[in-house]
Amino acid sequence: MSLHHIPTTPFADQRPGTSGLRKKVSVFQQPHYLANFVQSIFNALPDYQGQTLVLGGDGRYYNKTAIQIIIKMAAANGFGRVLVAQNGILSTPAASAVIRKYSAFGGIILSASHNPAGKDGDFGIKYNMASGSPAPEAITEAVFSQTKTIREYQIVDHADIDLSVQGQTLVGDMQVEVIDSVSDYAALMADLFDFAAIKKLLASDFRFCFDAMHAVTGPYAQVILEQELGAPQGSVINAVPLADFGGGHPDPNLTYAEDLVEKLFADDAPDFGAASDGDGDRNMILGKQFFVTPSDSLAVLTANAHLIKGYQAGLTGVARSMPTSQAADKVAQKLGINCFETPTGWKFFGTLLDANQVTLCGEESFGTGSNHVREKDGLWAVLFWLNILAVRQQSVADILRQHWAEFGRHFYTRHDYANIDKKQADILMQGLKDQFARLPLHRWGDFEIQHCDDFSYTDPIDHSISREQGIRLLFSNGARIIYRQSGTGTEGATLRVYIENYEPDVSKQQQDSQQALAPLIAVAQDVAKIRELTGREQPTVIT
Ligand code: G16
Repeated sequence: MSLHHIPTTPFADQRPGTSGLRKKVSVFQQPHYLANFVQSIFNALPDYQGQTLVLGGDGRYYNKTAIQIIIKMAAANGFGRVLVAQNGILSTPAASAVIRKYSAFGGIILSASHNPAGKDGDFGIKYNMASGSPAPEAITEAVFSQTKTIREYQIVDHADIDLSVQGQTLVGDMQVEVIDSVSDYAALMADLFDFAAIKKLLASDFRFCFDAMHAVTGPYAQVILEQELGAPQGSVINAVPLADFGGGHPDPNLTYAEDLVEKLFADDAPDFGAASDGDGDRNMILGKQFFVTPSDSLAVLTANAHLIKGYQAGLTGVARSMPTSQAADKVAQKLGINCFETPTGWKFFGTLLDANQVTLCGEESFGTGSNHVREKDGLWAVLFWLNILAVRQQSVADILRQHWAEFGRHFYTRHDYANIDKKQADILMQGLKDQFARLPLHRWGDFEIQHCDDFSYTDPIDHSISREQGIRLLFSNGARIIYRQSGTGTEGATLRVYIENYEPDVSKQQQDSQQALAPLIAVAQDVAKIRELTGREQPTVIT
């Protein structure tokens, strides 16, 4: 085996976004592009000589090629061991679980999440810490800094590792262990949830369907839901992970999870439906002809955690990203636990989880999770819901109606304007900031703006400050409109507009959310001049 120092020059576009570096596959395929970023990660980290690195990805196109490159670079840079998932397939939450279980130094996860895959699709890479958490901003910025000055990377000459067979191989002095992708994660789930109760539910006349969207969760869902919990074969649909996700867009929402939505809104719909995304960290929950917003899902999990084996000792607190609705806040208030509001990005929950300040976390972008790992976790959320349904023996809709009656309903919607001109998106955001001085006390019908700002967050544990995390219009009745640009896209800009209004009156809680929010949606359009500046009459996706 020989070690090579390969001369290289920096790429200017390697700043990680909301969750790692995401680019078109063709960008990653440029000579040295991936290697530059991987070496920059290693250069930004201290003292990993002889340590263990976990490696895997969501199975998308270029996953296996990237894994072979990273193994050879890890050996050249002095790692002692790489735990790599069989066939390179490791869901994001499973990667977090494996890092924690084997006390690894960290992990590299290859994923662009729900972004479309294939030759012309997207690819992504991110680094997770020893806690299993995505690297915090201090590290991602240090990596970015390294990418700007990199002059060489190190790699060894070695035959590719056979990823299809579990076992051990030496690459130079470094041991490579191909591990089972599912078993560690499945064991963790069995610790947290009452599998016997869920098994009983699934053996009754309860019907359910899980859509893996041809992405990473298929093998996990088949082992846990069908083999271990006894759901009828075929309960997991689109179960085979494909390098192009079957040409689909594995974002579990009402627009892209169309197979599942069609089933759950049919006349003979099953009782429960769920979907997960490309890398298995997102989830969508549906009841019979009923959609549960991710914000409501977090609130329901928080209110019902005492029913679940793994959480019976009580919750220390709950955290949500700023644009997520305030439904969980109401539950936290009643339970007398802390509720934290962080910027968008799971990495911001890491310090709170490590300091045991929160047990559950959630985001409007179809993410929920807990202190069992340091990533959001799609299948975990599905099992949590199944466990609640097994205990409460009520329908999803009844559970939600009862929840709203007790805590009030937070009507909520997110309107996305995808792939708009970046310059126009910046003008729109600046236009909003320019109005900060005159908007307070401005009235639109019943709505009066009380305060507006660009959200800034000081981490209560490490005191790091993150500025410009989204423009907030806060209304005197508690309603909110928030504007952000997505940090996960790879083309142009995506404007996200989040709209929320609180309705404590039970007699008004059954309306459709787009109708209930129509006046506020109009305000959101008007204040930001969305049509004029984007040229779009309608959002691309409404969730
Ligand atoms: C990532 C982050 C999430 C974030 C989401 C949307 O999720 O991990 O914390 O909420 O992106 O981010 P943005 O609004 O900036 O596009 P994922 O599932 O894509 O890894």
